[in-house]
Order: sequence, then C-alpha cells, then structure tokens
Amino acid sequence: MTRTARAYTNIALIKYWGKKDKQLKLPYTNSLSLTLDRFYTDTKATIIDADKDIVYLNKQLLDETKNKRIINYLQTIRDFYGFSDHFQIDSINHVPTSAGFASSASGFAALAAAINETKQLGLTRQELSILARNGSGSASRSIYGGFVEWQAGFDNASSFAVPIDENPQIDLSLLSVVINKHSKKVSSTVGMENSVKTSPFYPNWVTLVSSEIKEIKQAIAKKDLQKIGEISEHNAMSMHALTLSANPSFTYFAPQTIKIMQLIQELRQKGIFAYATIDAGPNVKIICTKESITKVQEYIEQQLSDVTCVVANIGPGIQYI
Ligand code: 2P0
Repeated sequence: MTRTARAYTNIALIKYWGKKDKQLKLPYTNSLSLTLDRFYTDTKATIIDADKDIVYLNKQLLDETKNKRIINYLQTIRDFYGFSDHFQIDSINHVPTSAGFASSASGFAALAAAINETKQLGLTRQELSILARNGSGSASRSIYGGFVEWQAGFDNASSFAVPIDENPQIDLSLLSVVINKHSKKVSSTVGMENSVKTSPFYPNWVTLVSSEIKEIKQAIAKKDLQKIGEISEHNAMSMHALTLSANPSFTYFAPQTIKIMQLIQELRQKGIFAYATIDAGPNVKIICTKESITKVQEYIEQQLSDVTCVVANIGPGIQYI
C-alpha cells in the first residue's frame, strides 16, 4: 500500500531572498524557518501506464497551464534518478489562501516525499531536502519540524536544510493577520531577481543574513524569545528594504500592512509581546507568546475591520500516513 506524504508549511524568520542559480534554486544566503502545525499538503503519487503525468489538486484535474511547474518538476526527478515512470498525483492542500501562507513549501516537500515513497527511493531526509529544493527553495525546509536552517551550499549536493531543534520547548505561537483586500502581487521569483539585480543594498543583505543567522541560532539555543522576535522583525524589514530600493522600486506592503506594524509597536509599548515578520505579500505574521496572542488578536481586530486572524503553533516534519 503506497502511503500519502504529508508536509507542513514553514515561515522564514531569516528570509531566503535571491538565487545565485535559478535552475537549481541555489540561494545567495542561508535561511532559517519555523515549521507550523496548522497548514499542510497531503500528496499521493501513483504510477500510471501513460506517457504523461496527470495532476489533481483538491480533487480537480489541473489543465496544462496550471500543472506546468509540477510536470516540469516530475521530469527533473525522472532525470535525477533515471527512471521513466509517469504518475497520477493526488494532492490536497490544507493551506487555505485565506490563512496567508504560500503553499509552494508544503506542496513541493510533499510531492518529493510522495515520489520517494512510491518509487521506494529510500532517500535520507537530507536527500529529500535537496529534491524538494529543486521544486521550490522554501520547500527544502519543510522536510523538518521546528526550527530549520537551509544551508545555501554551492551546488546541488551541498544545498539542503538541516534541523536546528525539531521539537523546541519554547513558548511561541504565531498569529497570521490576513489582509482581505489587496492588489495582485509580484511573484517571489521575479521579486528576488529584481532585488538581486538592482538594489544597491543587496551585498549588505548577504552580510547581514550571515550575522543574523548566527545570532538567532544562539537565541534559539537559549530559548530567548525576545531576541528571536527582534532578529526576525529586523530581518524581515531588511528584506523589504531590498524591494523598496530596487530600480524600479516595488513593495509587497499594502496600507494595512504598515498600519499593523504600527499596532505591533503600540502593543510592545504596552508591554505585550509581539514581533512582525512579512513574506512576499501584504499579510503580517506576528510572533507571540501563548499568553500574548489573544491580546494581540483582540487589539488588531478592534482597530481593523477588514482582516482575518489565524493562529498556528510549531509543527512537525514530513510524515507518511
Ligand atoms: C522564504 N520566501 O524564505 C522567503 C521569504 C518569500 C519571502 O521562499 O522561486 O516559493 O520557488 O524558490 O520558495 C518564497 O519563495 O521561491 C520564499 P522559489 P519560494 O520563505
């Protein structure tokens, strides 16, 4: 019986922003994330007697415009491991867009694990991380639970994620504040490329990440949540400074994004624990304690009407069910 692979999404505390190799998705810097428990993708791969792959997402057959990235990825896997089988992919995404997380991390991690299972490739988690990275950079980190570091490396074999602490005993909860009305965003791929090519601050970003990775790992080891929050917020703002300083300039922030950041500062002035991180979109993820999260949510919902709040906790790595 072929098992279904389950992968959870992750949120980067030290961001991946820029590729030195587009094809292999080799990043310029290491990045560090937290795997979350609420949002995941379940994927099953079945070998079919056909010369094309077919992909069902949430029980809907994807047409050729929508399945292209997945089909190309399956071809990459065939080329890697030298087999010619085609697959039916059945994937259920429990990462609702209304939760404000990207599904590519859990999606490609689950797909890599599903092929590993069906083809009995016997991959180690390191090899699985390499394979997932070839689908989407952030997917390399969703192989592990808890705090995870993706080591940039210099070629396909040396760029993979490693666990920092898979089951951290730390009082951390994450509030995702989803802005309900916003305009179409620039994809991460294009956003990264423009930042690398045109932001005069890109070399500083590479230097900054290398020191912030060291600092946050020390803070994780000491379970110093305040330091984790401070470093994460600073790193996220520095990533967004790359988009603002690109030429032409662009931003993922919406007016509500800035408003939420102001509310977070007000909360801190009141002594309530809250630090922001923001990905390639307008939504704000707030690092809270189990005690502060209700107060943070109430305060934000009182001040802003058109937002949805979703709570997540620390989650596990790849599972087979
Ligand atoms: C991250 N992001 O570290 C950063 C922070 C968004 C902002 O990884 O081109 O979908 O597939 O490798 O992984 C989103 O980019 O990009 C992302 P590809 P991916 O989580």
